[in-house]
Amino acid sequence: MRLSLRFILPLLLVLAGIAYAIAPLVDKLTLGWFMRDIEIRSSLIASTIQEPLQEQLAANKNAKIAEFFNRITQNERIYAVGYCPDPTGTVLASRWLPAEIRCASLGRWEGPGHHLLPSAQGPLQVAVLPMVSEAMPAGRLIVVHDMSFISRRSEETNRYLFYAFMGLAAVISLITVVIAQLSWRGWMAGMRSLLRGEGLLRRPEFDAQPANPPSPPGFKPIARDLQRLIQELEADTRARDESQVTWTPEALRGILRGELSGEDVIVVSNREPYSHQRRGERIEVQRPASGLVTALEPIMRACSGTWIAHGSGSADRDFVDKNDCVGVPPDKPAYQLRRVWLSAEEEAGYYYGFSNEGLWPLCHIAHVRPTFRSSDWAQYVAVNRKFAKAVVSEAKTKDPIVLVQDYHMALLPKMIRDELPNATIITFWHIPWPNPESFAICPWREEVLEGLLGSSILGFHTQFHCNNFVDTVDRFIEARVDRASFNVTFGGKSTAVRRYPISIAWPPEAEMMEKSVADCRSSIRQLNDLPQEHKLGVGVDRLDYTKGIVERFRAIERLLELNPDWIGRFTFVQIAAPTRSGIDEYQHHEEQVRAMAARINTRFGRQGPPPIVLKIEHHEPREVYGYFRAADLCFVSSLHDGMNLVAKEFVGARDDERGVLILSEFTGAARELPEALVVNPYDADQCAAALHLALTMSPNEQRDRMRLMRGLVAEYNVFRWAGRMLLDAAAMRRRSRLTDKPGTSTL
Ligand code: ADQ
Repeated sequence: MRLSLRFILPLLLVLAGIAYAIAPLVDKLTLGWFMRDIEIRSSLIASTIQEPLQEQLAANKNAKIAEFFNRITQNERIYAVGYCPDPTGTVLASRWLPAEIRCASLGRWEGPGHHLLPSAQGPLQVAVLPMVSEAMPAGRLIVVHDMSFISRRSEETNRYLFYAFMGLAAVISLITVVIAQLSWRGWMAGMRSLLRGEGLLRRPEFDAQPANPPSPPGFKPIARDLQRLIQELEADTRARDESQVTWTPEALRGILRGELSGEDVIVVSNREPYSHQRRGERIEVQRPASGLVTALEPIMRACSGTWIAHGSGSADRDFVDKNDCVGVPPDKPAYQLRRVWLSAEEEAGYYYGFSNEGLWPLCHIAHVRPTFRSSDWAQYVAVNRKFAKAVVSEAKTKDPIVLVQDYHMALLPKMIRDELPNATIITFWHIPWPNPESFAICPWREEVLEGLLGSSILGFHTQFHCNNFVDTVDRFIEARVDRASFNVTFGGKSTAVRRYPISIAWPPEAEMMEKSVADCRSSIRQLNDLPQEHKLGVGVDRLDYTKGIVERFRAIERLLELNPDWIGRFTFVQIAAPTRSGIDEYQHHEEQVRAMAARINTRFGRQGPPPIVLKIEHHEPREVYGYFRAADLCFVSSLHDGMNLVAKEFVGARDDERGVLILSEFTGAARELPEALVVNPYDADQCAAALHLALTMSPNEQRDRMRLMRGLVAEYNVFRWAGRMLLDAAAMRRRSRLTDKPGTSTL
């Protein structure tokens, strides 16, 4: 259609130009014809009236002659008629003979050429013809024609001419466009079959229609070459993206505008990016401290998409429209947040039950037994269906891009795929994927796997988790697993299993870094009643048993046992956000953490500052960054963690290139940050040695390690995480459109 318009518009303009240019020529030609016509008419009038006029003249009936002339001028084109008996006489004339025409000056109007006389009514044509008799040998008849009809006719002619050219243009365009479309379709069909390897790679003896001529073998390599060329081009673009793009929110927005402009983008997550909370009379808008929101918000802003999430805020219902939507961010809405309401039973079964007592411990090998209840599973299925319905109702097109977040939504990809077969579904699993033996204990393992295989792309933080997932699929369901390309084909649809390591925004928000490191060091020590030279360690986590807080405290205790010099000179501040406190296991874990901190403080903190300061409360990101900047070391001891953003946030916070990161080898982050002191959190002696090393590390070594880690986090930031997934989705969509098989293309 756009192609057709691009052709038709210039054609119309060219033809209109031609019509405009030739109009004066047509005018000139028709004027010539009319003048000749008028001259002939004037001669005819002269010869017709000669006899009666001469009779009247002979009888000297001047009054009758004037009346005779008036009768002649009743013809609409004859303006006036006159007669001059000789050059010195008075003109005998009808009404309206122009005053300029006098017997003495008739010579002006005689002879060859068109004699025009301007008048208020328009141009007049004056013809002077000899009308001689014996009595009046110098008599002249004057016939004046009204020429205004010529200009009227000329306007009409020009109008018809213009319409004729426009009609011609339309016919030419139509014929051309039809021919072009037919040829384009034929060419595209040929290309598609080339790319599919149909026809060209088909053997004639297997051809269902023998009438089809067998494909010339000489063309066979073209299909392969074309496919290879496309792959190389894509690989080339990808390599350039990886190496040349500095990933910022602007870069991400720019790429999205180029690659996905006008696409319908929907994000689905359990947690909402903004919640409205009632605090007495006041309403507070809360933004969760989550990397996910930071990563996905630029996408939503660039595409003006829809984010679907559980409306969990106490005042959420008061801020939605009749479709349960609210524009966010509240101060400058850029996209829609669609809130899904869950009953207390639904939340208990879907969120606390199957998600956090079942899948969470199942995927984290943290030695907490998963609990599977069929009632929780039923709620999990029902709530996933509720979210799927919301996606279908929010989709503006048949092929939206849907970003499904996390283990709360394992069944959603298939449910969406069933309703919107052409959707591009990118699912990101934020937690680890266990090995097949561990996963096998889930009573609904096939359903969970089939649900996830509704995705077009399924992302994990590490290649290790991708491998575990593919192994699990291979073990438990009838799917084709291509280990070379990491594509799984199930039910005729393909899922690309890919690694997209999540990260933090880079550079960290200016607000977080406002206060200098020196100020943070001193104010945090003051706040916690610690001397200014006191060594400070920090841990920041949700109060979750997978984060290894108990193991961390054990390592601190071991440090003080092995190096008593640190007693009274080193304090570890543990900031722990309460989480999932409705679950028994979490309550028990909190008690355990509190008891352990108290025991260690009693043992080693009697005569001075306590070795452990435990702060079980939510802190604003600014406060968390203050601690990161004030600390000498940060200890991340997760027993198993998909990535762990705290490690990257600590690195991001240290623009002074100081501070030491101690990092569990069981986090995804450890694969990207080998310059940290990487430890096994179960090995208390090793962790204690790492703590001692961190507390005694030279500033130069701290700088060298921190500089390398900061370089990596800056380059592999959260905008790259989001951008890479979406660029892969865009490539997949381009390929689907080329091969005409939406949703099935591989990467
Ligand atoms: P989480 O298990 O929540 O995330 P993490 O990646 O460390 O773990 O992110 C926690 C976030 O919450 C960080 O931004 C941190 O600053 C913040 N936070 C933690 N404790 C806090 C406190 N007390 N007060 C305020 N803020 C606090 C899951 C997976 C991870 C994966 C992320 C992202 O378990 O492995 O890295 O998703 O994919």
